Amino acid sequence: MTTTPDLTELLAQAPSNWGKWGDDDEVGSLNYLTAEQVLAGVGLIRKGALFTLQRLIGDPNGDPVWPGRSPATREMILDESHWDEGGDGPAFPGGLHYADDKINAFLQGSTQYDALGHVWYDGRIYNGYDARTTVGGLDKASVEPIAQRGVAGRAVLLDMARFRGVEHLGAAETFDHTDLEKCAAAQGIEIKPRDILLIRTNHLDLFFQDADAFYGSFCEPGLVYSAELVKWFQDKEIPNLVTDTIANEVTTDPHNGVALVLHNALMRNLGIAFTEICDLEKLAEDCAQDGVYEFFYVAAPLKIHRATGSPVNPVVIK
Ligand code: UVW
Repeated sequence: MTTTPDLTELLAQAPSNWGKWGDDDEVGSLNYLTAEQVLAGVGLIRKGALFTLQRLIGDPNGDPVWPGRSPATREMILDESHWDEGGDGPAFPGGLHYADDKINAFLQGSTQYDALGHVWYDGRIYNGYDARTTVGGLDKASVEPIAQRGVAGRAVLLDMARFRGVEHLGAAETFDHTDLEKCAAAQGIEIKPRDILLIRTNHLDLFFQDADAFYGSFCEPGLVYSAELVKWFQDKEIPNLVTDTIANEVTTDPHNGVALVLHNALMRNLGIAFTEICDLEKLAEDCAQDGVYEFFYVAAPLKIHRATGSPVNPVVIK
């Protein structure tokens, strides 16, 4: 009988960027996004076309979330009915009325940036901070430093669904860095050092077709761990991995049974920022039409003190 290794064992020889940007660093591989990278991205703007990558929060067709999380709920606090006869609408000089609402949302429950301290093993989060610093809120490597910094640079779309000639990748389907390279070559581009990677699977199409079936056999498709893959990300100095799945990688590694290996090998150890649950459909359609798969990407999660992640609406400009 084979047993599932723990992450400590599996990643014992894996590379790490801890300390590379100082003992107090909290933004990891985003440090690769220097002014030069920002300008390289801006230099790709050709036609002034904008694409927003956030999925709708409160989508009438449902919000895909990680099992155990619930979609955001929005509550109306004030609307015109509050000024009906006997209502509690506040009276303002001049007769002002206004609408107010609030949401109750998992900060990881929509298109989001993960904080680098969002996952860990062995009692240490990114950069070696003690995992006890997460208790009651992330004192280290929360989403706040990423939000304070912002993210901008040259980015490429790797349309894995189109490359494989399918509408969407199926549950548990995997690919690796060699597939990304092949996909890039088929698209006529090169993945350059420090590129922000956007990977399209269109897997969430299956959520919108039948949510029960989607969760019934929940195992998202995506990148799968190997020592070579981690080395490729390290050598390429990839700052940010952006995908259209809930968790950016195959949920359970088919080779060893471990869950979310790359969250640890790439995010915890290398400090690569993860952006999840993006909608890449309009962008992919445009790329297929004009054959241009490289562009400027810019995003800034919300500045939320001690948070594990934050909703975001990344923007691509071509
Ligand atoms: C988990 O880490 C469980 O989820 P995600 O990073 O997809 O928000």
